[in-house]
Amino acid sequence: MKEIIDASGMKRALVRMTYEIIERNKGVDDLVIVGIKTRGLFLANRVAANLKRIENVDVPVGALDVSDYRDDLSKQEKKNLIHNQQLDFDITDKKVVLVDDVLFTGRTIRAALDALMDQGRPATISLAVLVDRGHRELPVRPDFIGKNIPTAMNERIKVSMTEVDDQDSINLVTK
Ligand code: 3GP
Ligand code: 5GP
Ligand code: MG
Repeated sequence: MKEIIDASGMKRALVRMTYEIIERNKGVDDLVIVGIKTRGLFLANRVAANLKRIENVDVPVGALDVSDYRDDLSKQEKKNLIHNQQLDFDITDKKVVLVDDVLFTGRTIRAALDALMDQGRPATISLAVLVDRGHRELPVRPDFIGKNIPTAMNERIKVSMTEVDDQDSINLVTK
């Protein structure tokens, strides 16, 4: 196991991403943040805390759970699961920033886009990921990236966050 980023590196990456989000959206008007469970949601909350500190605004944070989006479910079962997702605010005409920990094939993001579109018509959706590990299978491109970490197929990125782990870190693990 090889450490790629430590706690202060993760903090700096998230602060930089927050400034990029503000800059790209020309401020924080109409901004909402949606995190993909589990660690994507913790990252979304950290970005929101940075926005509060930097811009002194409370940006709504919502959670999406697409972990049940599996290949062994029928199309109808998947549809039901995704369509049961609800955010407790309306995303219509909002600038949605979707947040996840690791971007790999892009299939999770495609499912998340489906879930979002089902709940309204946002003005824009952009994608922020802490780690882009490559190997895309769909045309998905992140707008905000913590760290590009090219990986081999037999490698995994281990993202640890103090909300559920003993520390903040990003490690490269070979299976
Ligand atoms: P997360 O819910 O915090 O994102 O998928 C369950 C957990 O396993 C995820 O935590 C993710 O970080 C971790 N994980 C590590 N490697 C993989 C992988 O290749 N695919 C998926 N889906 N999850 C992985
Ligand atoms: P994708 O759908 O793009 O293939 O994978 C993205 C999702 O799977 C993310 O939510 C992420 O949590 C998980 N994932 C895929 N590969 C990895 C990895 O190497 N490390 C971690 N931590 N999560 C991964
Ligand atoms: Mg994840």
